[in-house]
Amino acid sequence: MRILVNPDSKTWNKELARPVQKMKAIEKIVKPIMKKVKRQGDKALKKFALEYDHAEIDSLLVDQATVGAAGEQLSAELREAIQTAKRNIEKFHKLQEMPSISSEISEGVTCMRRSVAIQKVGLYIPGGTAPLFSTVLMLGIPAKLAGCKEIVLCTPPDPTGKIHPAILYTASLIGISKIIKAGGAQAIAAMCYGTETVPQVDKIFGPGNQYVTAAKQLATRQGVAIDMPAGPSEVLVYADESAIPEFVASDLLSQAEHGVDSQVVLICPTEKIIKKVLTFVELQLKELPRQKIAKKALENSVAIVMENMDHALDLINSYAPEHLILAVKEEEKAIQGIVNAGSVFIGNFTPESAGDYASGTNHTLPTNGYARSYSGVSLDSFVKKITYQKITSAGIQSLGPSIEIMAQHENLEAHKNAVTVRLNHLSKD
Ligand code: HSO
Ligand code: ZN
Repeated sequence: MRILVNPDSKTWNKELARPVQKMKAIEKIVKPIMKKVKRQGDKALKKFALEYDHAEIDSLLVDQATVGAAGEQLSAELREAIQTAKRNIEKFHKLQEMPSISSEISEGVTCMRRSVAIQKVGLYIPGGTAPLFSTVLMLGIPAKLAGCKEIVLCTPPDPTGKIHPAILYTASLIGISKIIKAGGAQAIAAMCYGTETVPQVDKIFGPGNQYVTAAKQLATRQGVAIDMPAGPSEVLVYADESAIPEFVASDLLSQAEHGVDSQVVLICPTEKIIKKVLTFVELQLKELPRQKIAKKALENSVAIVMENMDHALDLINSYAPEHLILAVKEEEKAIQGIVNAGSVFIGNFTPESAGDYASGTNHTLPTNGYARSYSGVSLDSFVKKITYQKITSAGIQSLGPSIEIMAQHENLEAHKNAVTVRLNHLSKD
């Protein structure tokens, strides 16, 4: 990890640049995959499963007997942990339900707004070295709470054609039955265009590698919405002398082990604290099974001495981290000063892992600086808000003249006339 001391704000963008993604080159690979799925449907999915997952697939849809039996392959301890996480995530996301609003805005003019579920959603769950069954909870629970009619889950099979039992168990726990053995860009294409087995969806959610990300981006050109533009995961820890260096090190590493392109940032008021943390990073790194990945990620990472808290907060807001851990004495000041972050973890006993798995908040969050303008996934991501209005004869009589004059000044005579004919009709009575 590089160490910087009080870097000038002009250098922040450069010093904290995220690892670049070669999107154009990746799109070149992804486009033909998507085209093939569009043309050949299930046949293409099976062919790609063979080519990329080395799996021979008979039926793309996981059968219900396999889903039902998946729990038996997990320890009781893991099943209980998943159930605990489910309860907490459900509880926090249920609170996000928005009541319908309705108000008589002016005499005879009533406006309403109602949240309505996006009808068909697709959830992408990565497989491979880290089968993210926690993401099934993070996406499936709000989809269910929102009342989405069709929920399809795509995840890549292993070389024997199977899906990780924890993914199947978690899906069945929340009532998702359409589980498709498809991964990568081809899975996104299937949900975008629809195939014989995979329904076409209105919105696609979920993390994935660069191919998945590129495919999601391309799907938006076909009118399919996506949760957010995704990039490699990241964490920024802001720690002072009240932080426990061993804890800080563990948080940095928990994010670094995600992928070689993950980025972790440490900000401390003194170099002494940074040095202590880095000693623990070295120690803990040795024990990690994914130390190769974490080591690479640490090469993209930086530790920064920021003596002044206001400057530190400016830097955090400029970077807009996906995850922000605050382990500082002046906790309240820091919380108030943060305007750009995906999710904030406060105090020594709040590891990022808590939010990744089980505390209740969602772990699908904006990366790559998108926390400046995007929120993480929540119940809101699975609904759209429809507005309604009803105007009475008295209402159009009082509001109509304002509409007429505005329409006239926009040179839109037909708009004006839609009011005028009604006012004329009423004046005849
Ligand atoms: N930190 C990841 C989520 C995750 N971590 C899943 C473990 N499993 C992105 O927020
Ligand atoms: Zn994580």
